[in-house]
Amino acid sequence: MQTSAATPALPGGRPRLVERYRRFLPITDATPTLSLGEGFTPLVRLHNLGRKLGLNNLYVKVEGQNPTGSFKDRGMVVAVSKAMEAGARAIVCASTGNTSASAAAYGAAAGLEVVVVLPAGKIAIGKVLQALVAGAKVVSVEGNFDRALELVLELSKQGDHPITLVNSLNPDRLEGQKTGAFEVCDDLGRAPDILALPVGNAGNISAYWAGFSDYHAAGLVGSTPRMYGFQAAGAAPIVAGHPIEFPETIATAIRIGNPASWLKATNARDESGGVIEAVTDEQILETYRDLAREEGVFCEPSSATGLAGIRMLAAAGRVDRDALIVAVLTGNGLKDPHTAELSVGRIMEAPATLDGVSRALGW
Ligand code: AN7
Repeated sequence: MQTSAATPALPGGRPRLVERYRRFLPITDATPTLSLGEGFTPLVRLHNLGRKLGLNNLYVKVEGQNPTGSFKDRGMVVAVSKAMEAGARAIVCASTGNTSASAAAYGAAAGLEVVVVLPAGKIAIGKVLQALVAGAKVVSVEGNFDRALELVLELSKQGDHPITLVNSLNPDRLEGQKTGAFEVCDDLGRAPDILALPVGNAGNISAYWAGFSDYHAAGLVGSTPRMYGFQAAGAAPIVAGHPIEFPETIATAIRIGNPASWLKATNARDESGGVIEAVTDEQILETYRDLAREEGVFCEPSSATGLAGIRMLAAAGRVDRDALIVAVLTGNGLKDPHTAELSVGRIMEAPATLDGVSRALGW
């Protein structure tokens, strides 16, 4: 097996994410090289929505452009590399969908057995199919994500061969996810004033904060952003101040009632001078649709939660209109065709004639 030192770049000289930020990651010469081309996702300026919301410096980081279509690949590439280094034979995770899709892909590339446990019936179909096509063993349980996580924790301690848990309880996951913050700073040439994102199991808000803090401590940026996390109103334990036994939201990726990184997330909020608040499913879907219609950016519904939160605060006059704001769009819209179908109009049918098509168009 080649080591990362021997192959710093992808073919064509494109750098690998973990090489670019190696000094901030737990990567050594003994860590196997693994890459599906993760990271380097675009920061897109929202001119139209920015104008509509009265915000002059509004950007989104389009994490749906990662190899498996979500930000999870940043952490998974590190966690699976480290699992290989440790001699693991299998990786396991609980998931609301994206973690399982990412684990299945990176596990397949690494030649590991992959086991994922999903809460029955609430996972976007694209994510389940990603895991199945990649050959993962997929088990669905009657119970929510929080129960699935308890089960895989127990599972990871069993078995007759070494098993690595690749949920964000695994610190290598959060280490890798810090790279999102590094890229934001590198693209802007500074840290943003506000970083907004959805909060589910609360790993990503913790990882972004750690990343901004690392960059600041290294003298690479002169400031750190306020962290603005948003939960779905029906699954907002951190906002409520207690676990939610039966979380419910259309944003199934963040349908989580007892976040594993709860304390890290509230620390990120408090140290950064930020907020963690809730938005409704209607607010999430409105922003999901507007992103596609006004900016051409198609994210999955949960992903729009951070920007929906910014929109809510802007409408209430709680955001400086000149603030440099980045909202992380955590996953790709193609993952959840069902919600897409429910939120749009129907295809127009017409006879196969110029007249017929013109009539259908109202031209
Ligand atoms: C699109 O896949 O928890 O607060 O098991 O898929 O770090 O959990 C997914 C979470 C936001 C929340 N946006 O991030 C899983 C899982 C999308 C997500 C989150 C998730 P965290």
